[in-house]
Amino acid sequence: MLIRKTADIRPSEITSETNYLNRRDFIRAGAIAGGSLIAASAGAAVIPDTRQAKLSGISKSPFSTDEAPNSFEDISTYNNFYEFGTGKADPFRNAQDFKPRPWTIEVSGFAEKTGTFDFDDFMKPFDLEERIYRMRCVEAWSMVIPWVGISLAEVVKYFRPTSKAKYVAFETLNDKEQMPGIRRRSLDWPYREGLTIEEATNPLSILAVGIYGNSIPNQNGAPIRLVTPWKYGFKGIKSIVKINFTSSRPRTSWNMAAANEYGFYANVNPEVSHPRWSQARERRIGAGLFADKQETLMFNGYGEQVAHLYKGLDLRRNF
Ligand SMILES: Nc1nc2c(c(=O)[nH]1)N[C@H]1C(S)=C(S)[C@@H](COP(=O)(O)O)O[C@H]1N2
Ligand SMILES: [Mo]
Repeated sequence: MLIRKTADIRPSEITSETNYLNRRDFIRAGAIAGGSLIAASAGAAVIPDTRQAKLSGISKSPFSTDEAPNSFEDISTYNNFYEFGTGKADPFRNAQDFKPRPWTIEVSGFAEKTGTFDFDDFMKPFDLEERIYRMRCVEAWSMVIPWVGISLAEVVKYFRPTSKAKYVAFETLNDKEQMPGIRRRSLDWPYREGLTIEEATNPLSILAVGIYGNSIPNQNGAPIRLVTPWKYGFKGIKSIVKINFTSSRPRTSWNMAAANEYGFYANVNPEVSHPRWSQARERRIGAGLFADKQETLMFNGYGEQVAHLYKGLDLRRNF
């Protein structure tokens, strides 16, 4: 595996969202200046519905927020999925022909049960739940997303990790035929993420397979992706093909790209600024052109469920 040092990545490849936000605001401002607000919203109506199949047997969860979810259009057209390009609309545009079936997931490492499983077999033991969660991107925007998923704690238990398993590492599919963004070195592919076992078995962690009751659109990480709502969005690795129980901390993509900017923990923390921007506030996508930014909450508002995981840890150093 080719591991590139940060110095090998051109600064232009580490795209900060501030650039995107500015560009988006600029486009929106242009729409107003041109008096074409109505045209712009009429344009939204032609966005095709990229939901796949209706999911059944979904139960509700006490962990869901009662904040209003973002529209399906917002959730499925404003994405980060660099395998399909670095622009916010690129995943929507370029993932339409992506094939999330057939799909296999390889489970390996320090666990009693390991192997390569067809996606449908992998899913069979677990119950589907709706989890309406806030999502806070490290780029200082946020959404509320009505995920459908399975409890990651249940998944971890099912594979019976041994006492040597301290972390769970995940990898995304690495297929340059299907993923045009992989032809560029915007990140060191495959996309990788990881959690401590305690984080993975926290009741909030899920593997999401749906949005708004239907199977998850390709651009949101079909057929299965991680969601950890108290962490920055980049922890939520998409289109997972590998799950590995490890004894040492796995290398993770954004941390490999710029360790001073993106930590392993990546817990949402309004008090720890990104070196290039503040994390104190966030822009809620869909809130409207003139909405104020809102305050970012410690652990994205999920402190009651997760703060105990970080007792005694200096969150400035372990960011
Ligand atoms: N494989 C992969 N997973 C990924 C990313 C990516 O580029 N590749 N982007 C991450 C980032 S930065 C964010 S904010 C979320 C965005 O999820 P969404 O597009 O479903 O809102 O996905 C995360 N998962
Ligand atoms: Mo992100």
